[in-house]
Amino acid sequence: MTAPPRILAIAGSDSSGGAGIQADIKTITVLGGYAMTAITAVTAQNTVGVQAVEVLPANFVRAQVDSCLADIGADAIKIGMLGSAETADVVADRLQNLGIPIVFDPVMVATSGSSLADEGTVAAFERLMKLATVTTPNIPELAALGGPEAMARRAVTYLAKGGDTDGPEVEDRLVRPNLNDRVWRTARIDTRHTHGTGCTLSSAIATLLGKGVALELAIDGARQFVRDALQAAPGFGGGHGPMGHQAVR
Ligand code: PXL
Repeated sequence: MTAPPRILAIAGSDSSGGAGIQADIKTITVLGGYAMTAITAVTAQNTVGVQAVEVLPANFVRAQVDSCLADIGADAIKIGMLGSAETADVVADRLQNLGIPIVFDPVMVATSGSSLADEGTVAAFERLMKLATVTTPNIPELAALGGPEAMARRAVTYLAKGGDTDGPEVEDRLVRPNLNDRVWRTARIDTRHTHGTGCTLSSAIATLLGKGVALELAIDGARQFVRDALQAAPGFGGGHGPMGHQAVR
């Protein structure tokens, strides 16, 4: 048996298990990776909203990252909810010059509409976008980051996710400095159970990159994983329910 890719997810906990670090662990595991975590915040949450958030101190996030990297090591990193500007800075300090793929999901708002990042945290995203292999904003996040023009000025690689539109197709666009865009267009899966799609996509990309898969193929595989998990959604909860990670083979 070959060793599984070691994937470190730096993200928040979702008590309801559909998004956040729980979605990351499920995704990484089902895709054959070895999941490690540095938890940035703990949310009391379900499919209808976020009821409470407790942000962990930045130095405690750093301690978790250091513990993982100093012993087991990592083949790729996924960054999700950070919780504070200080944590974003600490994570950027720690991940400088690591030489492994980094996927940055610039989490700002949960599917339920609850805010997961304040203004200062978003400002601190600058450094993380620069060191990430790919940043994965959805439509409101891309707007909050200044839109395509601001991203072009930063000269960073990003995947503009189009899942939040209403149309019959979902269009995701990979934008890279000095390369043609790569666009994926697929029929929308008609479901309200979309809680955790962003977390799942970014940790799937990280796992595939950790296996040595090239970026475009990693996005291909990650999109398919999200689609399969959406099709298998168990229908739990009264709001935006979780996906069925466990059913994907
Ligand atoms: O998908 C965004 C997200 C990230 N992190 C945590 C979340 C959510 C959405 O609910 O709960 C902890």
